[in-house]
Formats: sequence, C-alpha cells, structure tokens
Amino acid sequence: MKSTQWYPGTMARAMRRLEEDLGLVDLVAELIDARAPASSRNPELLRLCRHKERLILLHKADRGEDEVNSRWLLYFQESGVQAMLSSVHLPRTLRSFLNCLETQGRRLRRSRLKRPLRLVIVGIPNVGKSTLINYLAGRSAARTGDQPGITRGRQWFRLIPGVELLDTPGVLPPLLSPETIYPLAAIGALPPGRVDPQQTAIWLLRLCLERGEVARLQRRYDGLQQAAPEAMLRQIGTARGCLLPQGKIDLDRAATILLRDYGTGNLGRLTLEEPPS
Ligand SMILES: Nc1nc2c(ncn2[C@@H]2O[C@H](COP(=O)(O)OP(=O)(O)O)[C@@H](O)[C@H]2O)c(=O)[nH]1
Ligand SMILES: [Mg+2]
Repeated sequence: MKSTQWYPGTMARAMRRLEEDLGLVDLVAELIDARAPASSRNPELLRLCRHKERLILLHKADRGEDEVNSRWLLYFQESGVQAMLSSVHLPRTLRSFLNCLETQGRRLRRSRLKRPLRLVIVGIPNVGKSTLINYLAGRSAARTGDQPGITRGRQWFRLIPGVELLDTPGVLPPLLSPETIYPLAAIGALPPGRVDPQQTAIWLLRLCLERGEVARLQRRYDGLQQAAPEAMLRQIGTARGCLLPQGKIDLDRAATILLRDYGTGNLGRLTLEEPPS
C-alpha cells in the first residue's frame, strides 16, 4: 500500500494536493526525522509556504541521541526557525507542542480573524506523520463539522479549543542527492529496492566506526570484531547464519538484518547527521 506513494505520478498528485492544503492552513508543522534532520527535509516546502507560519518537529526524538537532539534544536533556533522535539513515546514533547499551538491559537482568536488556528502536518514518507496525527486525533474528542467548499473531503480535528488539525498529512518527496541517499535509506524513507541494502549497511557501519560507536554493534552481534565495514558485515552475516550454498555469506540478508535493527531501535539511539557547526 505504502509503495504506491513511489510512483512519480502519485508523488506529483501528492504535491498538488499539498499545495491545496497549504492554502487552507495558518501553520505548517514540518515533521522531520531526528536521526537525519538534514536529509529528511525538503527545501521545496520552504518555497511552497514562504508566507506561512512554520514549525519544525524533530520527530522520533526518542531515537535520536539527546545531546545531538539539543544541538539540532539550537541550530534551528539560531537560524530563526521554530523547532521542537516530538515523539509519540515522549508525551511531554507533545504536551509542549500543544501548548505552543494553544498560544498561537489564542493569538489568532484575538486578531481580527477571530477563527481557529488551522494546521497541517507535512513531511517525507515514514517520518511518522500518520502515527502522530492518529495520536493527536485520538486524544481529541471532537471531529469538527464538515466545511463544504473549503475542505473537499478533508476532515479537521479540534485538538484543543481554537486549534484544528487537518486529518491527512501533506506528503513531500524526499530529496535525493549523494549526501542524502544513505541517511534516507537508513531511516526507511525510500522504497525497498531503491538503494542497495549492502551499500547502505556498509555506510552505516563506516559511520559507527568513524564515531567510535562499535560497542553498540558488539552488544547486538555476539563476537563482532572491529574491522573494515565490509568485513564487519560478513561477520554479522556469519553470526546470524546468513548462509548461501557452498558456505558463502548472504550479504544482502546480513545488510537487511543490520538495517532492520537500526530501524527498530535495536542498536540504541543513534543520530546519523550532526548540525552544521
Ligand atoms: N520510535 C518512534 N517511532 C515512531 C514515532 N512515530 C512514528 N513512528 C514509527 O514510524 C513508522 C512510520 O510511521 P508512519 O506514521 O506510517 O509515517 P508516515 O509515512 O510519515 O505517515 C511506524 O513504524 C511508526 O510506528 C516516534 O515518535 N518514535
Ligand atoms: Mg502515512
């Protein structure tokens, strides 16, 4: 189901719909992955909503390293962009988000517009948009009434008095470049098969080596010795019994195991990208 997002035509439709959605809201909450805050943004959004209030949510903050999360927040604040941490596993982050929305909603109600603040959540695939919307909508009592002519099939949820959320997220295509491709693959933002899993795994292993983060791998894979990334992938394959006929190691399977472990958090909290210094 998810893979249908990947046909270019579907993505083009998603972008058109996003432009329509942006016309309906006061605030755009851009969801990015706290593990790869640079690669999970798409600068195109900035062009589409230059005149909108924007807020960046560093989502899956439970998966990024605390210290790096803080530095990313500081980086965005210093660039003059509103940014907050967000995670469905860290309810306090979502309380802060709602408090921030409440303040902005109150401001709008007191302005001459006198109407609720409307917002949309946007982001590239797999950053957690639907999960966050379900979480927020689940705790909100009220679906607001239909507003024919304005919403056209879209539904608003009243999150708190004076603040309404569009029920469908805006989908942005991920921006592919030599710098973003492996981080995007590692956070699951690309369709399976788009990037070679072995190369992605080797990139991830090299990153762990460069950061002196081999211990977290050794905790997960018994007997793993520090070595070149290619050799470590072979060791993981051997340790996990990824064998082909004639005793060869199934490196694709080893890579998939490593990437799945990273994706599910089995390697611990590991941020892939540091803010520019
Ligand atoms: N660790 C963690 N995982 C999350 C969080 N929010 C969503 N996810 C997971 O991220 C994956 C993608 O979420 P989904 O809502 O489908 O992303 P979407 O494609 O942006 O709508 C799912 O496996 C979610 O369970 C979060 O705050 N923390
Ligand atoms: Mg979704």
